[in-house]
Amino acid sequence: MFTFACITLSILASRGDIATSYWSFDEIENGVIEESIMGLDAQVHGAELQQGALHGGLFFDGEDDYAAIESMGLAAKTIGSLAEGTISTWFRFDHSPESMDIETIFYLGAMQDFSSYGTSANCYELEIGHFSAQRRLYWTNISTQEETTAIPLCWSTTDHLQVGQWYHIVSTTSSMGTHIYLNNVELFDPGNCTWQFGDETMRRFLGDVLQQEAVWFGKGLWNNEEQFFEGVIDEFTIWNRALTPEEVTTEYERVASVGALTIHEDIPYEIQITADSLVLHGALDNIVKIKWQIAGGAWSSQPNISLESTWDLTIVEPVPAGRHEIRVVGQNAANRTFADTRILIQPDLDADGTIDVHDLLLMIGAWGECDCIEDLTGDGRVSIADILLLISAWG
Ligand SMILES: [Ca+2]
Ligand SMILES: [Ca+2]
Ligand SMILES: [Ca+2]
Repeated sequence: MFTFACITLSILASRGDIATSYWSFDEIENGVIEESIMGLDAQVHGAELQQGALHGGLFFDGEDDYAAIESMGLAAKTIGSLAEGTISTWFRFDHSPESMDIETIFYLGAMQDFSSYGTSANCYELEIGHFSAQRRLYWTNISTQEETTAIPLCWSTTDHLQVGQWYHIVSTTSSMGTHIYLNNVELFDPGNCTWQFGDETMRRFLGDVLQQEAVWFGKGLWNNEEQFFEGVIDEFTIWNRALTPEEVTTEYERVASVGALTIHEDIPYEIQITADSLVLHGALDNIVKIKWQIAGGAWSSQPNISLESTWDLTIVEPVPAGRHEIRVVGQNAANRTFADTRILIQPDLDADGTIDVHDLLLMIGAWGECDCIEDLTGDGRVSIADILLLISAWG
């Protein structure tokens, strides 16, 4: 426990050296999410903690949940004054936007002023959806001066993203222009990125937002109304300079490399099947999905949204006769996998639900050297050792 605390502190300290603002979303305290570098704490409105991309993440229900930075004065002086910089976040959206529907991840801009298009009058907005864009990811700067609305900068992914999947997005801006990375892969136009307005030589950042009244996570303005995000947002970070491609990789790996899953040591290496279901348990760290596979067959899976460090599974899939490996795999938000295995021994050789003389006769029929299901001990032959295993499960 002590070691864990030290490691966490050292990560935070080194993070403060490089980032400008960082919301880990690891904890909600008295209704507030802490921003650990500038003090840009965010008031949480309904959103709840879940397993995120790196430990805690903030889950928004898509109805009315959001988080808002408390001090807009401080926000305007810090992130709101940046002429260049980098934005990085992990997200998973759980709802596919319909026409004129968006899922807003991050918003800096007007609180309730709309343009004649029904968009926010002034903002920088990172969102999925955009008029009829469906599941494309957008980063848009909207600027309204004297009733005239312009879109100085707007890029989107060319492809649709997938509901329920985790993504890492980074956008870097400097005098050299704008670079976009999705899951640590740079996007280019033409190809996997489309510049709707402006182009990759542009330098526009948060400091270009004319009306800085709110910073929201999970809420934005669109179609003349407030729009709420359904899904999880995590590890939101802002830098005051453009990260290099190597630094983008480091930021990706900071999250993508973390994960663990083990089957508890009190569960024997060889498990004799005695009932219809099999219960396994163990420890995990930073896992968003648990998958399992018996004898190289079809995978089963279930999401892990709990922040507990333990897991348990009741496996109801039938275990085929003989000796087979079960693989239990934890997958993190970057789809990295962490696996542990056990051997399952199913002595019901004829699969009729009982261990009796029929199974014994099958075993005797396979007596001697063999590569067969009757070899329950896995030593390459059917012998008295296999019979003893069968008899211990009799009935
Ligand atoms: Ca987190
Ligand atoms: Ca049987
Ligand atoms: Ca054997």
